[in-house]
Amino acid sequence: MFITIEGIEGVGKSTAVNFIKEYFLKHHIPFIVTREPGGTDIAEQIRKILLTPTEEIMLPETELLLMFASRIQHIKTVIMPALEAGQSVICDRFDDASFAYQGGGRGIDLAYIQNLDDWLVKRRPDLTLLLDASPTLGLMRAKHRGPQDRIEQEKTAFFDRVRAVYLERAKQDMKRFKIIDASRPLDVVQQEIKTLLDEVCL
Ligand code: Z5A
Repeated sequence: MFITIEGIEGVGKSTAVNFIKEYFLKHHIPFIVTREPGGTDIAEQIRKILLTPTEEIMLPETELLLMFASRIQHIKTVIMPALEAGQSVICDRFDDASFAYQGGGRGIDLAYIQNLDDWLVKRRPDLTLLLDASPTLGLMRAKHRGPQDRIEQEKTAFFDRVRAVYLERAKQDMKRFKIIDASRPLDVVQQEIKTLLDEVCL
């Protein structure tokens, strides 16, 4: 199983990843947990470049290409070897985030992103949990965590556009995506994730 967790910031992705991890441990399912951008030494270095606030403005195209540079490193050296070794992969964000953030958020033509994706991403996730909540709620939950990174500093309208692309992509592939209303209390969200995992893993 290749499972990805998506959504705007603060909706509860890391919390969901930890919950899935506990579920897999309980059911003795071999797995790795990883994230994007990041997941390898080189990709984590690219992550730092991507998220560190700088005086020079990073161009949307630079941001997109760095996302895919880190992604291909991650796919070829971490994700594919794990899947080929029979491990499940739980990944905090994957290519849907590039469509949502660089496409929706930054306004890059989705066709360019699709071209990169067709070139570099050969293995689709089996399941994508889209944790959906309003940017206002997500930003409120996330703000307890200290200084915001470069992308988190964007305004609510940016995250509205990100959310809209996520929901549109989910609508176009309801088989892979499961939209989870993340505005509900944590125990309710986790119960829904558990039910979904029971369906696909047991
Ligand atoms: N990015 C991109 O632009 N393009 C790409 O292709 C990729 C990424 C792959 C790094 O992401 C940035 O990279 C991200 C998108 C961009 N920038 N932004 N924004 P990241 O995943 O590392 O960071 P993040 O999006 O900022 O995630 P996050 O802030 O860590 O949030 P989260 O993981 O979704 O939330 P959380 O830490 O699990 O939960 C936040 C708090 O809410 C925490 O205290 C929880 O206990 C609480 N929580 C969680 N669920 C609930 C519920 N249901 N009720 C109440 N409280 C809850």
